[in-house]
Amino acid sequence: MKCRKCREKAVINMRQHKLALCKEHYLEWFVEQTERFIKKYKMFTRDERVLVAVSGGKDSLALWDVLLKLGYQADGFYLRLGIDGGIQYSDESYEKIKKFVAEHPGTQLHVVDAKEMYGESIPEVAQRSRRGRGKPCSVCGLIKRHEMNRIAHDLGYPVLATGHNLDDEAAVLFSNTLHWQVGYLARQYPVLPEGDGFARKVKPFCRFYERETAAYALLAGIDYMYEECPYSEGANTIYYKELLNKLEAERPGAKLHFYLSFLRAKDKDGLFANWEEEKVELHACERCGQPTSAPGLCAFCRLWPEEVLNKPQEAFVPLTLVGG
Ligand code: Q46
Ligand code: ZN
Ligand code: ZN
Repeated sequence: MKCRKCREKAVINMRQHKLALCKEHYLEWFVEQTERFIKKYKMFTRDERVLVAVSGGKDSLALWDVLLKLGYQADGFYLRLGIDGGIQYSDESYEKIKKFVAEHPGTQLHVVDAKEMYGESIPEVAQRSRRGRGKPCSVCGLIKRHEMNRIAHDLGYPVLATGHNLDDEAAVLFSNTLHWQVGYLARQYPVLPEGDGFARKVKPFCRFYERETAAYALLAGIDYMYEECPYSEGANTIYYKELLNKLEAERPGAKLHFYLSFLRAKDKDGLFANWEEEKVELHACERCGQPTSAPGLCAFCRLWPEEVLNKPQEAFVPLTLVGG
């Protein structure tokens, strides 16, 4: 197989695009495509500071890398979950991220360590709280969302970027469609506008297959965490991903077509445009100020005991590492 651009040996063949490329032209193509998606969905401009949520995995580190290459003002946010799972998942992920930061002079990484700041790791909170019922994912999602929003707000980032790829988005779309979760379908899009004090949320990789982001990370020489979080096993989205992969194997491009047709139906045919969400009255949380439907404390603040909530403001300032 030869590269379409230079006729050298191709390193990747993308059947869904009918495109084979060599290393050099693949890296170039990937960066150009990202820029195209950022512009197409009006995600952000070069004047806006972007906070990239990083986990140490291929997608988030590749995203940070590409945004820096494109000259965007991109910094990182990392929440240390304190997950071991026999592979020291959190420790190893953090090492990969620190290495990335050291290799990119001038970038900043803001770190929130759950155990240090709030006194418990994510699995410990999940064990104790009713919400977790022993499984950390629900608590983990809640804490990640809250802390990302808090740090973006406090440090003045108008944009929050995550490394979700096409496989992630198609699996969520599949799940939302299977259950006809109209509210979720109405909101699912590469950009979620800012509002209520929250930063704009963007997914610049939403049109790349997972194997394309993995290929980019490998070819760009990014040292990332191969292992997934040990708690991701058995999650519904993984099952949906497998189903969609079977479909994709027989019909190359099916996954992309599924997601893009959905976006087109929204953009061109106004699908869900008139959907009105049930109006829930929002209050500012008495402690953190983030909007919540319940009066008093928000779901995040209700997770913690009094002594944690009463710690001075300075205790919640993230640790910032500067690259180079
Ligand atoms: S990190 Fe957290 Fe995921 Fe691990 S505990 Fe579950 S939600 S699986 S993206
Ligand atoms: Zn080439
Ligand atoms: Zn709160």
